[in-house]
Amino acid sequence: MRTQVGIVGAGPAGLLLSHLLHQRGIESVVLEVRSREQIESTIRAGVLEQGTMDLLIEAGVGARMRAEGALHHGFEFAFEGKRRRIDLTGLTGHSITVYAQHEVLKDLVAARVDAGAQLYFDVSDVSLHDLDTDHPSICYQHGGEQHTLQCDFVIGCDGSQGVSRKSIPQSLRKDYERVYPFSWFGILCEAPPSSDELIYARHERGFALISTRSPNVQRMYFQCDPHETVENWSDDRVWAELHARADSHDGRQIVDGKIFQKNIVGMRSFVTTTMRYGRLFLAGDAAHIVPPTGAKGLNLAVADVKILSAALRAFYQEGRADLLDHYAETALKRIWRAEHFSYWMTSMTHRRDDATPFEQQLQIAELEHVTTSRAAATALAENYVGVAAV
Ligand code: RFL
Ligand code: PHB
Repeated sequence: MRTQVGIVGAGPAGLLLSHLLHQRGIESVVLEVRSREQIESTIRAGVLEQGTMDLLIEAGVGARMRAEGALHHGFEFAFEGKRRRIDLTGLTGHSITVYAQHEVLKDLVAARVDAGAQLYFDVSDVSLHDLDTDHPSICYQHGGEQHTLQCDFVIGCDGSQGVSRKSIPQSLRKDYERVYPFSWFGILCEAPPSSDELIYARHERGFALISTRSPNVQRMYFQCDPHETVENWSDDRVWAELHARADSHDGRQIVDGKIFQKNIVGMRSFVTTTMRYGRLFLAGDAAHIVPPTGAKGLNLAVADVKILSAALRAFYQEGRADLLDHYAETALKRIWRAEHFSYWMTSMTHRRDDATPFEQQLQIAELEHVTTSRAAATALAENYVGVAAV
C-alpha cells in the first residue's frame, strides 16, 4: 500500500492532521493500536483554548462542540478559605470551552469516516523504516496479516508511549524531563456543577480541581501520592478530601454525587526538541508532555498539527520544504511557553512534602499577587487562553 503521509496514532493530533491534510488535497493513512470504542471512551482532557475551537470550527468539525460545549469566561483560585476569580475574557478578550477530549475524537472520527478515510484501528506491531531516506515505510499487523505502508512522510502522533519517538536514534535526540513527586486522583460523578466556573484549589492538604463535563456530570481531581491506588479511596473518603480542600470559609461547598469513575494520572513535564528525523515528524504528546494543571496538552497537539499541515501543504502544492525545515523551531516556541506555564501553575498550587513553611508562604503570596494585580492576572490569563506572546 502507498500513501503520501503515513500517520501513526488516532488521538487528537493524528485524526485532526489527517482531516486537515484531506481538506488540502493530501492523502494520508492513519494507523491506531486501540479500537474505535476505546479511543472514543477514554476520559482525558476537557479544556479547549479559543485557538483550538477556532481551528475545529474552521475545519468543519466544531458543530457539536459549539452546541454542547460550555463557554467559560473565567475560573477561580481557591486558597486560604477564599475564592478569587480570574476574568479570562475581561483580561484577554478570549475564553475557553469545556468539551471532553473523547467528544472531540468522536467528531473527528465521524468526519474522517464520512470522507472515506483510510483509518485503521486495532493494528499491532507497528515499526518505522528508512526514515532517513525519501521513501520511508511503516510495517504493521492488521486483520491477522502483515502490511507495509510506503509513504513520503511519517508523522508520529502516537502519544508519549508510542513507537515513533523511540525510532529516532537516542544519540541524536535531545530530551528534557521533570517528574513530579505527586499524581492526580480523578473522578467522574453524577451531580450538578459545584460552580459556574472551574476551581483550582491550593490547600495545605494538597491541590484540588473542580471541573465539569455537562450539567449532570462533573470531573474533579485531587493531588495524591504517586503510589496511591484507586482501591484505597472509598467514595466517602474522596468526598471528605475534596470538601477539605475546595470548600470555602463563606459556606460555598462543592456538591457531592454518585462517583462512577476513578483514575490516577501521573504528572510529568517532557520535551524532545528533536521533533524531526529525516522524513519522520513528531506531533503532540509523542514530542512533549505537560502536567495537566495548565490544561495545555490537547491544545499543544492541535497547535503542532496546524503548523505541520501548513508545512505539508506548502511542500506538495508549492514545492517548498522550508516550512517543514522550520517545523520544530516554530512549534517549540509555543511548546516551551506552555511547558513553563504548566510547571508554574503546578508549582504554585501543589503541596510538596519537602516544602518549608517559608516556601508555603511564598505560594500563598504568589496566589495573592496573581489574583490582585491586573498585570499578573493578565499574564496568567493570556497563557491560560493560549494567546501569550511567544
Ligand atoms: P494521544 O491522545 O495520546 O493519542 C495517541 C494515540 O496513539 C496511539 N498509539 C499508537 N498507534 C499506533 N501505533 C503505536 N505504536 C501506537 N502507540 C500509541 C494511542 O493508542 C493513542 O490513541 O496523543 P495526542 O494525539 O498527541 O493528544 C494529546 C492529548 O491526548 C493530551 O495531551 C491531553 O489529553 C492532555 N490533557 C489535557 N490537555 C488539554 O489541552 N486540556 C486539558 O484539560 C487536559 N486535561 C489531559 C488532561 C491529560 C490527562 N491525562 C489522562 C494524562 C487531563 C488528564 C487527566
Ligand atoms: C478537565 O476537565 O479534565 C481538566 C480541566 C482543567 C485542567 C485539567 C483537566 O487544567
